[in-house]
Amino acid sequence: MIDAKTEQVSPAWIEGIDPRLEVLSAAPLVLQTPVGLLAGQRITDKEFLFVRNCQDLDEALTMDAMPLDGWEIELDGLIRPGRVLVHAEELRGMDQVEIEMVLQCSGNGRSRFAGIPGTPWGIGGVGNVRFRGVPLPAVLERHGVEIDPEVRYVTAEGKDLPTGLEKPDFEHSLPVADVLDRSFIALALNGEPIPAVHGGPVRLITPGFFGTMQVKWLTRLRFETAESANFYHATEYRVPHARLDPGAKFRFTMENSRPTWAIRVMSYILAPEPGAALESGDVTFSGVAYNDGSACLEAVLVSFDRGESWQSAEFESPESPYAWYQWSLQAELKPGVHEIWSRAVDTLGRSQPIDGSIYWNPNGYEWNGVFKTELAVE
Ligand SMILES: Nc1nc2c(c(=O)[nH]1)N[C@H]1C(S)=C(S)[C@@H](COP(=O)(O)O)O[C@H]1N2
Ligand SMILES: [Mo]
Repeated sequence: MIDAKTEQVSPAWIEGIDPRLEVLSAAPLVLQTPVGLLAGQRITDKEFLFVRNCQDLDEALTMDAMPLDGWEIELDGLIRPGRVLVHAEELRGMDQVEIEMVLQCSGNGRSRFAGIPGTPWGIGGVGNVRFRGVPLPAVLERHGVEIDPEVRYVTAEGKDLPTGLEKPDFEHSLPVADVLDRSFIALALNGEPIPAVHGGPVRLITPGFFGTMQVKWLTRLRFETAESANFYHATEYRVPHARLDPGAKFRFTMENSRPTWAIRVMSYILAPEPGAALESGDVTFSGVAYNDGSACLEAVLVSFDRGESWQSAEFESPESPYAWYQWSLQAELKPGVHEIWSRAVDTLGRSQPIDGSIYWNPNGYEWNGVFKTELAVE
């Protein structure tokens, strides 16, 4: 992918990924989906789905599937028996669940926060896909695993290894209650074996949680009393409990911060795209909205006057609480430049702040400000 001499990303592409995806990093591989490719599709095609590796797994830099046979997942920690090996191929014959769900990097929208280093995500670190796999409790039952009542977290590791010595291996912890409630070992994405670059042959999926918690190339689950103290879990992918002024210094501890677990309520205007040539008159706006699936969305509101007044968009509720809602709204636009905002509200009253920077945090996670776009009408 990269020309070693010039260090330029070459147009030679991973076969099966749309060449219009934008390279945010070549190694580790980070690809962002242009807005136009997200618009209009309820299920995001695998060829359009963003890619976010914190570390690459060399043999997984392909859209081909990797073989299930021979792949093992180790379970250990405070369980009885103390160590269990799950063979991925045994999952094939077990009952499966299929969940339509948003996959969103917690760094999506980061470039809307001021002055934050890290991958400069626009809004293309999100998609809506179907994962299919075997619920973790069924796997535990099959192997007669008993979990010690002291266990609070399950920490997931993947086969990928850090590239340099300066960073530890990627892993994440999830609350054991959520894991037992809805985590599954996924074997399929959009009805086909998971493409290697998206974490195949097996990936731990917990709907409603941010992308980083969906550990790819799953090789180990540790059942423990404490959250992992690993860099990616204890420092990266964390947000402070307290509000900070933009630019403030902050030292992360387990007590003063929390992981980027549950997806925040969010909406996007996907069409018309910024820069589209529009004529005055009736214009149809459309986009998507979602939350962490723990409540329904109540409304998607659209404003043409910077929040003075709001109109309710139309939407149909998806069957899966974790999927995104597609919304649309018709409005009459006069010639001129218009600022258009969208804002989702759920039945728990959770919504998007008018100014997303009130949630400024040092690593720029969980941006969920009111979505703002500008359109010129002739
Ligand atoms: N093993 C492993 N799992 C991982 C990562 C990784 O680098 N290694 N990246 C995480 C992050 S930060 C995100 S946002 C999602 C991205 O999933 P995708 O590449 O299938 O879009 O995978 C997560 N799971
Ligand atoms: Mo991410």
